Amino acid sequence: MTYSAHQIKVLKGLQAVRKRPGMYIGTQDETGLHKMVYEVVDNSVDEFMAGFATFVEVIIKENGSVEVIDDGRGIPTDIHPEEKISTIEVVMTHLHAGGKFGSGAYKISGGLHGVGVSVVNALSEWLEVEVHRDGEIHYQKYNRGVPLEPVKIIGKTNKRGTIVRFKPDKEIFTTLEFQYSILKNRLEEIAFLNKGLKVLLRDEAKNKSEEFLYKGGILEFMEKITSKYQIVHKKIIYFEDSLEYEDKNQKKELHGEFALAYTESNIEKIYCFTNGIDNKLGGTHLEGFKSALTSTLNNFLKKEEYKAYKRKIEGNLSGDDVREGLIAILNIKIPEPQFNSQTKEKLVNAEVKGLVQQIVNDKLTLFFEHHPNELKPILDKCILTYKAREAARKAREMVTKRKGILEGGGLPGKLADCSEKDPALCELFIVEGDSAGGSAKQGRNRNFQAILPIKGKIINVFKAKDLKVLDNEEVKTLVTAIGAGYGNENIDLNRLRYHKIIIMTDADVDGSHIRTLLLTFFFSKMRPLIEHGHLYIAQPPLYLIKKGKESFYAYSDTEKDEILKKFKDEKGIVIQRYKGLGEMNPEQLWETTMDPTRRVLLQVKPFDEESLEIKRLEETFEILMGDDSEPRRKFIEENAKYVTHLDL
Ligand code: 0RA
Repeated sequence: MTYSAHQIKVLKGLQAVRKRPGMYIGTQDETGLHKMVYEVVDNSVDEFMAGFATFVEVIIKENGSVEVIDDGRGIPTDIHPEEKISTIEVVMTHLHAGGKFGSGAYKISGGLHGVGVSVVNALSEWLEVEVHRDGEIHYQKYNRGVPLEPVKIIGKTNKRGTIVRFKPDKEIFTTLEFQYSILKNRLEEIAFLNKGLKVLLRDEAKNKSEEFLYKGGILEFMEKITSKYQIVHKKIIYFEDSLEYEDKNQKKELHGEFALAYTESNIEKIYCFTNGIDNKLGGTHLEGFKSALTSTLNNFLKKEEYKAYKRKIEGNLSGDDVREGLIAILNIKIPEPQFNSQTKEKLVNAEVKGLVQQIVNDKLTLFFEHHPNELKPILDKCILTYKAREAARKAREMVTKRKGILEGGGLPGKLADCSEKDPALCELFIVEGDSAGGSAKQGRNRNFQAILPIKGKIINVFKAKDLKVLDNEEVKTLVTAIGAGYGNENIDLNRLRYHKIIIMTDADVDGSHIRTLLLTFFFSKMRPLIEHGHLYIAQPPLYLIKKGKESFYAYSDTEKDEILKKFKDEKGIVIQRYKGLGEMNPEQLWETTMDPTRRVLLQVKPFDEESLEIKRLEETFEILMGDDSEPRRKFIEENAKYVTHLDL
């Protein structure tokens, strides 16, 4: 058997494609299967972009094949000058044949790998092409890319366009089932990106069909994307333009279409497309857009009419300031797109940056000049972002400064420290008020017990910013005495000066409130101390019950009742209720609350041992430390939930 040069070329090409399908369509799974359809559709879209086709229709057939119909020029039917066969056969069988027939205009669509319909042909069990051109219908069929017979004329037509039908090869694909929803998503995107192109999809088995036609192009795309958001201005901003330029001594043209809107949110989403391809990592078009956006807005601030805005900031708006809340779509079309990789995630054509910048600068400036009422809320938004960013920066600076102060100084004067230096053996009692502090200082074992009296109520850290928290005298004293630093991320347990930190407050409502504030502080700012079991709550008795020479301490009402039951004779019983620690003398405080051999401490746990439900606890704090006082009261009542008994 002898083969013509053409046949040898075809067979070699087929061999290459079928041996390594992944090289040509990426994957052999569902994704690759659907790319087969897009590859054909891209050719139809090219015909639309060249000004010929008006629609493209995709039909999923009941037998698992797909039909793609368009009304473009149709694949040329003349005899190919080099191959001496119908150009149809050349286009359908030669690798990379597509680009050569651009007739000087641009082969715009990227295709998924820009490989052309010949690859689809090679990877199909069978494929048919029908070209309606110049009144005749030209037809050819292939098996796995090999023509069954030469192109023939099968009839007359008054239509124009190309029909490609194919059945993906089961030897190649792991799945053969086309999914309506997958095709729909991409086809609708194609319709958005090619305004005026009618895109139809039909599933004959499911009896389902849709038509996508967006006269507004990416403006309508933006309307869809932004429908869930609140826009700060009235109109979505939209413009388009074409620029001619010279590249490698060739005259070329870039077409750019842009849509943008500022939302109330703080998201930033800029979708970038080149020739219908989603560039997830942006590229030179994105660079040009960003820089034009920043300079356009800053240029308006320099104008007399916008002086009032300019006065609100120092210097210029940064790129981050002008992009917070922004949703934008960039849709550009250029003759020879270059991407950083096969996945086409990033456009690298250097000339694009300046061209896009020029279009966006000119058109956006024009738009804002004509729509000052759109510009104003946008400037307000950007300035707000600027201020928030400045404030955050200053706050960070201050926190760092304050931390320096905390760490630099010596121990607070109010602290009555212990003599032991091994933190593992040391205890710090945080005591409310000076009088209780006095009792505690006298009653303690000064070898290992330190006393820190704090005055009144410490700041509610849940409502205050770090800056204010660190300005609070009580907090500064606490942080310095404890020695492990401030802020959950910054806590250094190696520098912790006491392994037991014990909150000792009065057994009344005020005492409970202070305890809550302290717990909130430790929970939100010093959480590692709780997580490592360093935080405790002292339990002073509520009652002293005396009868004759005997005396008993009761730590709860139930305990009091039980003690009282033991006395047969009620005469001579004296019950003293301790309202505050200050009512106890130093010895009493020692024996009831501070002496490790007799006291009962409550250890503060993040939540319960099994599930460190920090998040839930955090929510609880959020609710309870808010402005509402009722839930706070309830919290105080239920405070004991967060602590569990620990017998020492
Ligand atoms: C080669 C050259 C031209 C168009 C096409 C191929 C073409 C391919 C497909 C595949 C599906 N639909 C298609 N439509 C067109 C340019 C035609 C010319 O210059 O006349």
